[in-house]
Amino acid sequence: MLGEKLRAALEKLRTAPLISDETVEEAIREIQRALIASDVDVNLVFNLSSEIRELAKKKPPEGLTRKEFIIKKTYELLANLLGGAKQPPQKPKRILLLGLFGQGKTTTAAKLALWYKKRGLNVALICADVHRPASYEQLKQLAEQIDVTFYGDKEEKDACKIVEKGLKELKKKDLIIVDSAGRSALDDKLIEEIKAIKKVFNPDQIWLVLSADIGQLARTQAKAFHDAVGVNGIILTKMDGSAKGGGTLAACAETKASVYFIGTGEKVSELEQFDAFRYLSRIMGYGDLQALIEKAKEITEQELSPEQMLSEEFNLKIFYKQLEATKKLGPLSKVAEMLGLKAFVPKEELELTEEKLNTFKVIMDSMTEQELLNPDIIDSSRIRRIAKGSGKPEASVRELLRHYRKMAKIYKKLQKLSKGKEFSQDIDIEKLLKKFTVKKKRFKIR
Ligand SMILES: Nc1nc2c(ncn2[C@@H]2O[C@H](COP(=O)(O)OP(=O)(O)O)[C@@H](O)[C@H]2O)c(=O)[nH]1
Ligand SMILES: [Mg+2]
Repeated sequence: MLGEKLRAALEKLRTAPLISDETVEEAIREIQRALIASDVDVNLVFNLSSEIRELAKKKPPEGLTRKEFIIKKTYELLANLLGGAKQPPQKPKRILLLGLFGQGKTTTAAKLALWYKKRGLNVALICADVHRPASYEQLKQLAEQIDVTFYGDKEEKDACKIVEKGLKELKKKDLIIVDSAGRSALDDKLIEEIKAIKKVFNPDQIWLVLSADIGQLARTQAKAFHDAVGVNGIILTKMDGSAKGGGTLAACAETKASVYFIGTGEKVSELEQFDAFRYLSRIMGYGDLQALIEKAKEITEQELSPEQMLSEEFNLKIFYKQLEATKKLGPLSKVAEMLGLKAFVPKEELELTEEKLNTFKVIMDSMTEQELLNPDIIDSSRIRRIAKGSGKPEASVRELLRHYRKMAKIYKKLQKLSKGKEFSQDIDIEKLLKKFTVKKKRFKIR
């Protein structure tokens, strides 16, 4: 499978005692084989190869060895090839699902309904597939299973009328998802029908559902649907079983339409937000990847798993580890992501500059163990002492404490949330966001 092959290629680089041009070429060849075997377009593969060759010539940035630099960059290039990571809209109002027969539209409609329901939206499903009587029953049953309002009319043969009536009935809903009919090919009749539905439904999101096993064909299908009605998102289903998943992703990335979600099984819960970095890390084996992407070894050693992290009392020591590890897959963002809360952790916390981190480190080195474990005891006179000892201004010490407190709040909230199972069902997202936006002035250092 793609993941194993890619891992083998990167492992070759990682374990090589010295990276020569030959080692790089060998790794490139393996990556090429892996990608082509999973149906990635040959031109894309060759482009990637020359990009890797180019970066192997570059001087690595300060603090990274040549090996680390090449591995990290190769990984990033691969993730970009597979579409990077784009956040799906948090509050869509009307989603129209398109796609040919059997691609997974109806299943996905229910999966999306559940996903958004868990994030606090009041969701309804409309069956606008008038050609297959079975899809009415299928969607109705799924809707019942996830306890979401369903609208449909078995007798009505005009999909537009169903949508029109549905919209009237479902005025109070936050999100309405329409499951449209599919055909075996995108012919004029299908285009006509979805254009008409688009007109009455007036969706803010038109998402194409594609099955991962179509490989490079994804490109032509996405283009055809896009030219016909405009597509602003893609959902890839059956990513659980397809050897062509990589090729399908690459083909989608080429069309510039974002893959927002992937389906990873037949169950309604088997839908994942798509993030190429996470996808890669999963198919390549997560633990190894951590080691690959974290630049400094000490960070990896100190790193905590989200579970571990949340089981501990938050203090400056953990804060420090967290700061160091807040890279792309750092523990805090991972925790937040796990809980579907990534958007609520202020970006500036996740992206403190290297310089700031170093200042904070120096400051923390001047603190006593007691202060690190229980930062609340740090009063003005301690701040003066710490500033003197570290040779940093008092303002920096205060700034550090400010960041710490901001994170401590978020941390507490995450701890609480991670305890409740269905936590995300009753979160008022707006309220939560307000809670997390901490006004600087409110902090007073005793
Ligand atoms: N393994 C797997 N099967 C899926 C996934 N999504 C849909 N299916 C299956 O694919 C088949 C067709 O799905 P359906 O939603 O009826 O497709 P539609 O014709 O586009 O509405 C069904 O048997 C689904 O259970 C997925 O992500 N993984
Ligand atoms: Mg269907």
